[in-house]
Amino acid sequence: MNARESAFVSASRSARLRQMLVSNELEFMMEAHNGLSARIVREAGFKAIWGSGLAISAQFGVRDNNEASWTQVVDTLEFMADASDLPILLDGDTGYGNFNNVRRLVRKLEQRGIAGVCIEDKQFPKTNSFINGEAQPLADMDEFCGKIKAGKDSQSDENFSIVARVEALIAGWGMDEALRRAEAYRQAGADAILIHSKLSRPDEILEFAREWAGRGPLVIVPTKYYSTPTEVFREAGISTVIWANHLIRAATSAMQAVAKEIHSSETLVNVEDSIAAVNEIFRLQDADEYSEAEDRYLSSGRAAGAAIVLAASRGKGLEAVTEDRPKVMLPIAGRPLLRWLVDAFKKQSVNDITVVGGYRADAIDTAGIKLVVNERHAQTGELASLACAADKLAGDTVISYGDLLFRSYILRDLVESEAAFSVVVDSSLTDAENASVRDFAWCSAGDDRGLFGNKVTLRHVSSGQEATSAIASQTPHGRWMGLLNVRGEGRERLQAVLAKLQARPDFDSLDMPALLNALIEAGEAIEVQYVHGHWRGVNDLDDFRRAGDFAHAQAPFAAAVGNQTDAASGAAQ
Ligand code: SPV
Ligand code: MG
Repeated sequence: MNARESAFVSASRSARLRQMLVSNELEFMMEAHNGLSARIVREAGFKAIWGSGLAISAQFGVRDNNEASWTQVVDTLEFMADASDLPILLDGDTGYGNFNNVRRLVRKLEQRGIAGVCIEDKQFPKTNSFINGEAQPLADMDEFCGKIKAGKDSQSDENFSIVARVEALIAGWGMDEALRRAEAYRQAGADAILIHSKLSRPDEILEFAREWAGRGPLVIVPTKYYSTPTEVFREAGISTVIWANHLIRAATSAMQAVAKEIHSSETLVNVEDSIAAVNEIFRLQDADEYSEAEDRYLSSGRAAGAAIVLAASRGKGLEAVTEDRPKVMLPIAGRPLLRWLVDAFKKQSVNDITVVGGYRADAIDTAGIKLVVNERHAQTGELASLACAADKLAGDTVISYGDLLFRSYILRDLVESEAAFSVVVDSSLTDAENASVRDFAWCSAGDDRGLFGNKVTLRHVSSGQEATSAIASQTPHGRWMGLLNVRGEGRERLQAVLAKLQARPDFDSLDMPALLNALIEAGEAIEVQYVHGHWRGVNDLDDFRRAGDFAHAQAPFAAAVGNQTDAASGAAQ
């Protein structure tokens, strides 16, 4: 960018439009009719936008006869100005009324960041110039000059431009009348003259330009004389060319073809590759900026947002009730176990929930979740299931067993942790006598509930397959609940440890404690948050029967009272 170009870019929109009008070079404006097309015009490299009356009315599905109110037009322009930092010249038709309407229009346009307005010397309500143009009455010349003066007097930004459009050639009033009006409008204060023609050749425009002899900037709209080489306009000393309606027409052809194809073929497969990808729409909407802003402005817990739920198992000891569904779909107080868990996540704004199913994954209710399936669930353990969802570890993520019920503060405190890794350990469960029970946790310190806030880290968790380790001969500090929160850079470090474990020949048999222990061995500090009860896992029929009562305690009062009997029947199923 040279110095002149960079000064141009940093100037206000109105200053840029004015500069384009008065510059000695031929300039171009492209039609846009909403925020999206305004963004597209900017990306294509244009320096300014024509807010076409035809295109804006067409995208509303109404006629170019002032059927859309002027405030509806101005609202549309606001979206366009927000979506693109280009100067916008509004096609303001006749100014939507008399001099007073023009004054108000100019003030409102300035307030919305619009750089200028073009008004035409016809009568309100107007009709598009290409529809029976000769039959259309022109405005009284003096009255129109009053509109221009009123508009210029009411602008507060000196660079705001008013372009006066001469319709004399369209209406068949001849060249002299066109020139007479253009001169009157110039003297009334118009910053440029738009001379319009409906002929398929540029002859009358070129004649007008010759007679006009550079008295002020000339703007043209070569919709009908489109085959004229642009060089001809340059040589004629035209200031600005408006490509007036080509994006609404392009969009129309594309929409017609795609709608017709989908309707007749009853499938999307024929169109998918020839239309803009959904991601392209997101890009034009600047979705990335939203994500960045979310990180900056939403509280940490809300920004975390993702969970992976391990739900591939049928459930040992639960065979009698899991013939047709996996454990996570067992009804607890009338709702599947998984639904309680999903609702608990959503309550903490953890909305991006991936469930790894396996056994009878077809019976999993996928409302509000993404389901991935560990096809080898019968031969593999929890880590193989986790690996199926490893690519879903996109941001801060809670990894969870699928069979948990808990009070909401437990998850809230976990997702609010700043640590790269954090887990919840229940210090009320320390009876590790039963060697078949896993997930006991040994920590850097016990749960001294008087020392609230002390940092405690995890040292070991008992796994289903390990030989008894030295640490396991000591009484555990509690039981790991099955929740692991992974935050920030912890994500990549967890993926690296998981990848290492995947290389082991016994990977298929590894469970979540094996991952926690591998993280500890890799030098990671896993923060422990102690709780004392307030949760249930569903590991056998006994747990299943008791879970209903626990779930009811979580439900809103009215629901809990109303569902007392369901609790019993839910548990009995
Ligand atoms: C518009 O784009 O609405 C115009 C230009 O007024 S034209 O339709 O060519 O008259
Ligand atoms: Mg128009």
